[in-house]
Amino acid sequence: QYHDAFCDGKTVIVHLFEWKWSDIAAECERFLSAAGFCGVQVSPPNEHILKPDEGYPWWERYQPVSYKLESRSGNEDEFRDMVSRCNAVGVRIIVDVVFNHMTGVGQSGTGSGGSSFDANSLSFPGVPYGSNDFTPSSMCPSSDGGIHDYNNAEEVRNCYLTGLTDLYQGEDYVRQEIAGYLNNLISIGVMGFRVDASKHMWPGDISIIESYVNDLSTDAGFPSGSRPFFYHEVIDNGGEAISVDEYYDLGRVTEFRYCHNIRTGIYDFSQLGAVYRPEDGMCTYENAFIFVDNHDNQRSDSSVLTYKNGRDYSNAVVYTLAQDYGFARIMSSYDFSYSDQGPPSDGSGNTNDVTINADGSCGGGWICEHRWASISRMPRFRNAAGDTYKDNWYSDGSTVAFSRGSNAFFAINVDGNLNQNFQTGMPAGDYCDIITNCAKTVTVNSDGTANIVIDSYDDPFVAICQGSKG
Ligand code: LAG
Ligand code: CA
Repeated sequence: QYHDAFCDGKTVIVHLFEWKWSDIAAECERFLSAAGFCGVQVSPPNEHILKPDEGYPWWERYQPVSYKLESRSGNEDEFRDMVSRCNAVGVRIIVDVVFNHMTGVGQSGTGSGGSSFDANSLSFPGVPYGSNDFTPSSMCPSSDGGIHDYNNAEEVRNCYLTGLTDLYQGEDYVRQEIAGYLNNLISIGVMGFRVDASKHMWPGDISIIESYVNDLSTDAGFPSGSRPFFYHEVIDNGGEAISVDEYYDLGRVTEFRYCHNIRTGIYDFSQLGAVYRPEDGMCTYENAFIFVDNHDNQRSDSSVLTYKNGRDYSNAVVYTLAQDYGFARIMSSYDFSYSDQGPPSDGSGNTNDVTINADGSCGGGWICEHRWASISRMPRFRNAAGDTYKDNWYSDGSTVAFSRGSNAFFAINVDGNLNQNFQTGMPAGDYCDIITNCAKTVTVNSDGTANIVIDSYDDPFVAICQGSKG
């Protein structure tokens, strides 16, 4: 009942974390379309709490007040304008939807869209939800109503996640309200949803909600009968009651073990071939949704690579896009020095515009990893590689090279100069190296071999693909 991304063969999305709708619309037009991006994951567009006393932390967006499209990223008109402008240039919008819970207990007042709410009495008139719409405390096995024991599925799904009022998706009214929110977004023209905290909801309930969700909008250019692209956030590092495979019928599933495995591989090339470890229960190829880091673990998990790791990080992202496992998302961050820190803003909770420097990089505290030179060229490679598998694998201590069927060839070298012949698996011809934007040419001989040169001062990759013939 779900489809993969419908993107005319484009396969990479970027999370423009905390960007405003007006900036995302501009980025679709000025950069993402030409670079071959399938789509953008946007921050939750619905009404959320405001925490001026805590400096407007980013996680306000994960405490819903209602499903009105009034958030720190902009209002409904701006959201609609973004969706239609991105669709017009072939870049799709994927919405981060938060429906496991509403705000934390103890929170009350007025949300970003002007709705009143009081979590203490479970009152959210902006939806409306009342006390009957939250998981009955009798269903939560923990003594204080919170989640502590991750070996107990009932506790993980029926109790409060870090004090957040837990919606009862077992109730049809709640399912209808959630589906109504998703259907409103679909009618505006979005392609799909990143579902927050799916681990904390019963797959059977999510399945019913998905069954209430409409096909994608033909007005927005989707073929009739297209189902939304769903991916579910399920943190499964093994050893807990809940595992990724419970969600395969519902869409793709986040694979957090990939974040750790790619870091290991970047520091030890002998491990790069093992970023997918089926023996660990990792998501299958068809179900995996992968990323080097996300907005949570970049600030909470010291064992993942982030933009702060510079070259090691871009190596990890480029390799991720070159290899064949999973549907890939690029993280696009803002700089932060403490984990709660909100996006660049004026101090009154108004997010700043993203500034673009003359050299194409971002300024004003926006990192824009997706614009880093070698990363930005790789969606084109991944699109050309399509659903082919790795082939002609070569690995030694400092070099890894492989083809993607006969569609593409990739090499990474991190240790000085490389000047070596490889089997590329590709038809003979002269190809432009997309990493150097065609400054370098690779000649594939009639037997498929090619001499590959990577100088130590280069970005340490060569990437050629069908369509890059010079
Ligand atoms: C997610 N996925 O399952 C998001 O990716 C993650 O960013 C969300 O947590 C979480 N689930 C709930 O949607 C974030 C922050 C939390 C924050 C929460 C709600 O990582 O730190 O909790 O959003 O805003 C905050 C405070 C807690 C407090 C809670 C309730 O940090 O101390 O208990 O609010 O008031
Ligand atoms: Ca729950």
